[in-house]
Amino acid sequence: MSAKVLVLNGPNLNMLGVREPTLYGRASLADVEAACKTRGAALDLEVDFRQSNDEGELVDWILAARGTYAALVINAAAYTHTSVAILDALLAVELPVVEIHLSHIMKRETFRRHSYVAEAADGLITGFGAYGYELAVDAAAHLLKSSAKS
Ligand code: CA2
Repeated sequence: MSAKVLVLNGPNLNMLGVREPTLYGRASLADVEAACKTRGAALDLEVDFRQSNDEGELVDWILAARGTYAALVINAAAYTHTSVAILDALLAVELPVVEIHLSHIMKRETFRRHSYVAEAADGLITGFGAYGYELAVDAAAHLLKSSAKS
């Protein structure tokens, strides 16, 4: 049976491809989901992909991941910079975590340069647009392989 990876997306990412193409690209969230599933299949990983505008729902999904998913990939969107609740859930779930952002958050406004998610993540992929999600699925596979060895 393939290991399962949960890809979570935070607020407003349902608008991807509809608004702000210069900042976030032209791919829709459905396109990104398809790319993650294709990349996952090539790595023998089953990818589930979700988006919510609700912080509490994201927390519930993170906490429920334990026992079902082998790793998490998360673009917490604006909650990246504000949510101690998401940080605490990521710490509590004790799974490998890959943080992903479409834009290069270190090159943007000062308030975007701090990430609470980063404090729980094994690594950060930022600035590669939609392609970054494929890199994030690769990184999750890498983390799973490394942990299987130890
Ligand atoms: O670059 C990223 O992936 C972000 O997580 C995107 C968030 C932003 O708050 C983070 O600082 C960086 C914003 C997501 C909003 O997505 C939209 C997409 C298209 C149109 C409007 C919003």
